[in-house]
Amino acid sequence: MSELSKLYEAILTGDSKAAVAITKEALAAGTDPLEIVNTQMVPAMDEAGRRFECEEYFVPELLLAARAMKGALELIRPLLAERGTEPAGRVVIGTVKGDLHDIGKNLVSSMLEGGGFEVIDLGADVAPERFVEAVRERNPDLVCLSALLTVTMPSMKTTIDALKDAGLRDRVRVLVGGAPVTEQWAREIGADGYGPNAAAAVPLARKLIMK
Ligand code: B1M
Repeated sequence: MSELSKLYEAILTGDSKAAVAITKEALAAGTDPLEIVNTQMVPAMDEAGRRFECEEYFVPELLLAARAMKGALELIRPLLAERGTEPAGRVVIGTVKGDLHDIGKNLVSSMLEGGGFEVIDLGADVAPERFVEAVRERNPDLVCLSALLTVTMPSMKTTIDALKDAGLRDRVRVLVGGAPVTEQWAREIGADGYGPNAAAAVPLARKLIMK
C-alpha cells in the first residue's frame, strides 16, 4: 500500500491522528493538495457512505470518518485558498436548513477562496432568513447553497423563494450543488447554476457573475 493510500484507510476507519500525520507528510513531500482530496479523501467518504447504506457502518462510524476527513482537510484548506490572487467577487455560502453535512460545502468554500472570491461562510443548517439577512447586509454577487440529503433539497427552493419575497433575488446569482442535486433540479427551483463538484464551482461562479 502506498503512503498516500493509507490516508484512504485512515479516514475510512476514523483514525484522525493517522489521517493528519499522513496528510502532513504528503504535503511536505510536495503532493498536490487537490490530488490528495480527489484520490484519497473523497473516495474514502464515498466508501463510508456505501458502508452506511448497506448497514456495515452506522452514524458513529460516519462521524468518526467525517472527523478524520475534517482534520486532514484543515491542513489542505489554506493551501487551496492561497491559489487565488485577483478578487473575483463576493460569495455567501451555506448548507441549507435541516442539513448538517458541511465537508463538501467547506471544500467548495476553500476552492472559491482559492479562486479569488471573498467568501462569507454561514455554516451548516442555515435557515432561509439567515441567507436573506446576509444578502441584505453583505451585498454578495453570488449565493451558494449546498445540500446532501434528498429531504433538505426543498430547503434550497425555500431559500430562493425567501430571497424573492425579500425583493433580493435580482441582486444575486444563485448556485446550487451537493451529491443529490442535479442540473434539472437547479432549473426547477429557479437557481442560476448547478455545480457538480468543488472544482467546477469556481469557473461556474465566475461565469455567473460575469453574466
Ligand atoms: Co450523512 N448521509 N447523514 N452524515 N453522510 C449521506 C449524505 C448519505 C448519502 C449516506 C448514505 O446513505 N449513503 C445519506 C443521504 C441519503 C439521501 O438523502 N439520499 C446520509 C444520511 C441518511 C444521513 C443521516 C440522515 C443519518 C442518520 O442520522 N440516520 C444524518 C442526517 C443529519 C442531518 O444533516 N440532519 C447524517 C449525518 C451525517 C454525519 C453528521 C454523521 C456526517 C456529516 C459530518 C459533516 O459533514 N460535518 C455524515 C457523512 C460524513 C455522510 C457521507 C458518508 C459523506 C458526506 C461527505 O462529506 N462527502 C455521505 C455519503 C456520501 O456522500 N458518499 C452521507 C465528501 C464530500 C467532499 O462530498 O459533500 O458530496 P460532498 O461534496 C462534493 C459535491 O457534492 C459538491 O462538491 C463537493 C466536493 O467535490 N458540492 C457542491 C457540495 N456542495 C456543493 C455546492 C456547490 C457546488 C458543489 O455549489 C453551491
